Amino acid sequence: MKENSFVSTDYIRSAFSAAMSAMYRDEVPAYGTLMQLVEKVNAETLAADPALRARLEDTDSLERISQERHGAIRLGTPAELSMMRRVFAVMGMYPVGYYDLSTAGVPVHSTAFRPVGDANLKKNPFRVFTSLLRLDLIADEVLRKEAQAILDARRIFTPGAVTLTEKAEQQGGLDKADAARFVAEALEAFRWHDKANVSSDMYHRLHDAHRLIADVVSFKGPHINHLTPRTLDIDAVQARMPDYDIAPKAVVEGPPTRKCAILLRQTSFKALDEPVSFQTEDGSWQQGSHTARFGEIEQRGVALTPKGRALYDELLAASRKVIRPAADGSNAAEYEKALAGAFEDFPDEWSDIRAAGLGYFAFSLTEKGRRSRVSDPGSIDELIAAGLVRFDPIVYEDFLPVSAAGIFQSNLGDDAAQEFVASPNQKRFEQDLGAPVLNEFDHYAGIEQASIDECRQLLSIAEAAE
Ligand code: OOG
Ligand code: NI
Repeated sequence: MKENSFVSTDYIRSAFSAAMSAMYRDEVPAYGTLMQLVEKVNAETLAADPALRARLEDTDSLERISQERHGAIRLGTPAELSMMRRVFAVMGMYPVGYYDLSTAGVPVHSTAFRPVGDANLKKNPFRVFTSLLRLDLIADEVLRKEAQAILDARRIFTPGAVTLTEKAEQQGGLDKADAARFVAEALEAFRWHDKANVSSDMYHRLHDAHRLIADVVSFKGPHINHLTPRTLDIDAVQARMPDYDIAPKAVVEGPPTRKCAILLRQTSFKALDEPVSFQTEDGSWQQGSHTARFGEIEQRGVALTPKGRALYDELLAASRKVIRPAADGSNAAEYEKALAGAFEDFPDEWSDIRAAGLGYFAFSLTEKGRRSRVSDPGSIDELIAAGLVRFDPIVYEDFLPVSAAGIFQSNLGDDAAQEFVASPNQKRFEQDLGAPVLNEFDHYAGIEQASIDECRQLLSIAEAAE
C-alpha cells in the first residue's frame, strides 16, 4: 500500500474525539447542556475581550477551543493499559506525565494520553486521563485475588479494534475506510454498560473495599466517566450552572481567578446515580444502582516551567495550611480568600511571568519583524524590546495531581476518602504501560525553543531576500 493513501493521525484523533462526544452526549444528557453553556460563555467572553480574541486568532489557537475536550478512564490490568497505549498511538496520542493518586486516598496511578507536537495540538488537543487500578493497595488478600480473576477474564477491546491497531502498526497508518472502522471499534471500549460483570454481592464487597474498585472491576469495560469541554471563563460557567439545573462542586480546583491564567482550573458536577443490573445465579438480572459518571469543565492557562510549577505548588500548599476546602462547600468563600491571598506572590502580568522564568512562551515575528532585516539578531529579549518579536503564553496541556484528587474525591463521595501510604511507583507503571511516559516540561521547552529558532531564521531569511 502506498503511504500517501493513509489519513493522518490528527484526522483519526479528531474523528474519534467527535464520535466520543456524540456518544457521551447520548449517554449523559447533562453533558450536552454543559456544552451549550460553555459555548455561550465562550462566545460572550470573546465578544467582551477583543484582545483575547485577537491573541487566539493570531496564534492559530481559536479554532481548537470549540473542539477541545478531555475524557477519563480507569483500567484494571497492565495488559489493558499497554493495549490502550497502542490504540491511542494510532490516533497520535502518547502518554505524558505520571500522577500518583495514592496520597489522595485513591488506589490508582495515571498518565495522560495526548498529542505532543505544536501543530498536532493546534489541529486537535484531545486528551484522555488514564488511570490504572492498584490492587496491591487493597489489604484484603482474598478479595484482591477474586478481583484479579474477574479482571483477567474480561476483554475490553473488540477483536476488530485489536486487528486494526495491529494493521496500523504494521503498515504505519490506516486508509480512510480502515480509519472509520477503527474509530467505531475503538469507541466500543469506552461505552457505558448497565449490565454488571458481577453479582450484587461481589459488587458490594468491592464497593466496601473502595468505591473506585467497584467501578473498575464490576463492568465490562472502562466506560468514559467524564468528558470536559474547555471554557474561557470558568467563574462565569460555575456561577451559571445552577440556572441550567446543574449543581457544581463547592470550589473551583487549581489556582484562583487571575488576570493571566496559569495552568488549569477545573470544576465538576456530582456523579449521577444510575440504574445498573447485577448477575444472579439463575441467569436473571437484579436491579441496583451505581455512581461513576459526572461532568467537568476547565479553563486552561499558561504552562509553567519547573520554577513556576514549584512556586504554584508552594503557594497552593500555603493556602491549604490556612484552610482546606470542606466537601459541603461551607467554607468556600474563606478558602477562595486564602487562595487569592497566597497567590499574590505569583506575578500577574505576562511580561513579569516571562521575565521571572515562570512560564513557557511561544515567540513569533510582529508585523514590524516581518518587514525587518537583522544582520545579527541579538537575544530574544533584545528582539522583543526592538518590537520585532512578540510572545504568547503556551497553553498547559496536562493535569494537576491535587486537582485530580479533588475531582476524584468529589465524584466518589467524600465518605470514600481513605488513607493509603504514599507509594508512587512510576517504574512499575511504565513497565505495565510498556513504554516510558514523556516528560511534560521537555515538550513545552521544545515548543518554546522551536519558536525562537524560527524567529531567528525568518529574520535572517528576510535579510537574505533583500
Ligand atoms: C479522573 C480524575 C482526574 C482531571 O481532570 O483531573 C481528571 C477520574 O476520575 O477518573 O480527569
Ligand atoms: Ni477531568
